[in-house]
Amino acid sequence: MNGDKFIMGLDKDSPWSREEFEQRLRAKEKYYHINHPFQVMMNRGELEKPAIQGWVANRFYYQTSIPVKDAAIMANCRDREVRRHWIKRISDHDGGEGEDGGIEAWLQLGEAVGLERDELLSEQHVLPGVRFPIDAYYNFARSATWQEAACSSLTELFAPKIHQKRLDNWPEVYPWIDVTGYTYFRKRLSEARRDVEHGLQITLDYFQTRSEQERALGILQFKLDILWTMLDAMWMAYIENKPPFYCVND
Ligand code: AHQ
Repeated sequence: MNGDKFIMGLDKDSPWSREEFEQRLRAKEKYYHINHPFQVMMNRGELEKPAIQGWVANRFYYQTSIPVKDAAIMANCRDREVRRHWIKRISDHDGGEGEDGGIEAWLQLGEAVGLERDELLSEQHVLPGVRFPIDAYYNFARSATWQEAACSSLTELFAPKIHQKRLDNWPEVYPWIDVTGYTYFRKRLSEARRDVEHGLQITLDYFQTRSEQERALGILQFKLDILWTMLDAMWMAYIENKPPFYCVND
């Protein structure tokens, strides 16, 4: 074979270079749920109050599932150095010494959009089409290797932008939302960047052969599918006004 044609990753079996592998992971940003019509309408200020409230109440199930997912990853990981970092994700959500944590901040977001705390805690508004993908995420993380589960958190490569957009746009387009609700998004700007740097290094180090690298892309797509599907269910319920069984007469 002509040597100068043998550039890493050109043929279908040779592994991509570390840089190309990272680039291919980052190229999946186009599938991120920031591009979902529900999220686009949200950032343009086009959602009515019930749709915002529905999103906050449904996403609370995601937020409370994250630390449980991360604890499942910890339970599968025998690497102390990794656990010392990963454990921060749990306290970021549950609250550490003297700090409320993300779940409390999300409850404050609920109150800021006019929901009672118990409406979130009771999970009464959680749609089946939101619950199922979130449960699929937890079950994947619980049964996969800790490295594969770490890879599935890499959607946060794209998360700082989505949090910043909310902080930039919401005060102007949703003046009725109390500003105390924005604590969560502000917290995630730095937490997401720290988390995803750790998850990316684990992924780039672990998935070495071409087929392993392709597997990593598939895992990231699985998680992108989860986030997109959650918003599909919310679109049906809060934009189309066609929640589950809307057409069934009791
Ligand atoms: O608030 C979010 C969060 O704490 C996490 C943890 C991380 C994971 O472990 O999968 N993913 C994630 C995400 C959060 N917020 C989402 C949003 O749109 O507000 C984005 C989501 C993600 O990108 O996976």
